Amino acid sequence: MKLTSRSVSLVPIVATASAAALGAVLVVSAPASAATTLGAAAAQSGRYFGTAVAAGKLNDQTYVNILNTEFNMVTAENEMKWDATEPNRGQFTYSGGDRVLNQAVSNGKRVRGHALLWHQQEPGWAQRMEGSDLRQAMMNHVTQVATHYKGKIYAWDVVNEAFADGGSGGRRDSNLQRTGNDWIEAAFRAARAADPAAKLCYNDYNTDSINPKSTGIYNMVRDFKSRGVPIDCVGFQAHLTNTAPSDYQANLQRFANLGVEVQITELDISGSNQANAYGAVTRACMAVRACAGITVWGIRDTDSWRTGQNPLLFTGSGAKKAAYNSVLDALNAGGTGPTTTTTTTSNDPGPGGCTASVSLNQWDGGFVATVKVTAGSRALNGWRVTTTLSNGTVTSSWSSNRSGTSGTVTFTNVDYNGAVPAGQSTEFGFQGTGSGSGLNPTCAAT
Ligand code: 9MR
Repeated sequence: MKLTSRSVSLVPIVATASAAALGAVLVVSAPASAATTLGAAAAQSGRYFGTAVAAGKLNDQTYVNILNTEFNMVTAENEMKWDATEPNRGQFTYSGGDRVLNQAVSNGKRVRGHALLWHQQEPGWAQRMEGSDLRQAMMNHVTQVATHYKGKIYAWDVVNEAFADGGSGGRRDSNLQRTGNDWIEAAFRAARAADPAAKLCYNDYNTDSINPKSTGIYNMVRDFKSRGVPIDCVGFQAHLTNTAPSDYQANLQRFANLGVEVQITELDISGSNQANAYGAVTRACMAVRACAGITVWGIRDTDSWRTGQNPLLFTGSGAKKAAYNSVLDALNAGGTGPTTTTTTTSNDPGPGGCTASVSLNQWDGGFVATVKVTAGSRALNGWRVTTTLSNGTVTSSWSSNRSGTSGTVTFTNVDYNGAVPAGQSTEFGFQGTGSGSGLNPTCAAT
C-alpha cells in the first residue's frame, strides 16, 4: 500500500499496535508523505481531481490504467449530451453515458454530469425547433436525463456556454435563448426537482479572468442567488494557452463570494509554458476554499479535442509530463483557503441613508472585497461608497463605477443597482494587489 496523507491518520494506531506487539521499533515518522496520484493529492484538502472520459476508450488498457490510478472524478466527454441521450424526440438512450458512469462508480470515482442543455450537440430534431414547443422539449430533456441519473451525479452542468464572447456581457443567441431569457433558471429548477442531491452548475469558457463575459455570468449567478433560483456551482472550463490570467484566482474568488462552489471543469493548456500554467491554475484553486476540484479535458495528449496541441498531463504513450508534476506538487502543497473577515461600518443609517459592510478575502499579495450596500428606512435611488486603501491597489472592480485605485477610492452605483428598496441590499466588489485591510467603507445616498 502506498502511504498517502489520507491514510496517515491510521499510522499512530498501527504504529502503537506494532510497537506493543514487537516491544520496540518505531516505523513511520510523523510528517505526511506527499501523495503520489492526482486524486489522492487533491483529496488531502477535500478536493477532487477528474478527467473527461470517452466511452470508446474504455477498452484501451493504458488509458484505463491511468484513469483508475490518477483520477477520482469523471465527466463523460460526449455521452451525456443531448444528441447522445435523446437522438429522437422522447426516445432516450443512455448506453454510452451509463458505461462511463458505471466504470467510474465501480472504481470508486464520482461523476460530473455534462451537459443537460447546450446550443451545440443538439439533436437534429431539436435544432429545427423554436418557441414554446422547443421550451417544452428542453425541459422534458432536463427532467428525463436528470431523473435517469438521479442520486448518481455529484454535479450537473445544467446549462453550458449560454453567454456570448466579446464585450457585451450578454447571452449568446441560440434557439434555446430565443425561447425566452428565463430558460436558464427554468432548466435549473427542473434539474433540482428531478435530482435534489446533485449540485447544479452553470459552465462556460473564456471566463478565466474578470472580463465582460465572466461578469455577465457573475451578475446572473448573483441574481439567481438573490431570487432563490437553485444554483450551486459555476464551472470554469479553462481551455488555456500558455498561461493562466493574472486575475484567475481573484475571478474564482469573486464567484465563491456569491456563495457558490467553483469548479475547474475542462482544463487543458497548450504552449511551452504549460507546466507553469498548470501549476498556477492548480494553486489558484487550492487558494480558494470554495474551489471543489479540477477536471482535465482528457488523459493523454492524443485523447485531446485540441489535436496536435498536446495540452494534457500525459503523453500519447501515457508518460507523465512536466505539467503533471507541477499539478501534483501544487496539490501536495495544500490548500490554505484565504482568510475572510467581515467589517461593518454603520453610517448615515437614518431615513434616506445607507450602510456599507465589506467582506474581505485576503491572500498573500492580493484580495477580493465584496461590499454590501443596505438602504435605511427609505429606498435608495443611488449610492456612493467611500473606502480607504492604505496598503493596496485596486486592479479591477465590478457592479459599480469607481474613482481611484488607492488611498481614497470611491464607488457609485451602476444603472441596474442604484435603486435599492428600504432595508434591502445590493453588492459590488473589487479586487486588488497588496492588502485590503482597513477599508472602512462609508455609504451615502445620492
Ligand atoms: O471534447 C468534446 C469533443 O469530443 C466533441 O467533438 C465536442 C463537440 O462539440 O465537444 C467537446 O467537448 C466540449 C465540451 O463538451 C464543452 N466545452 C468545450 C469542449 C471542447 O470543445
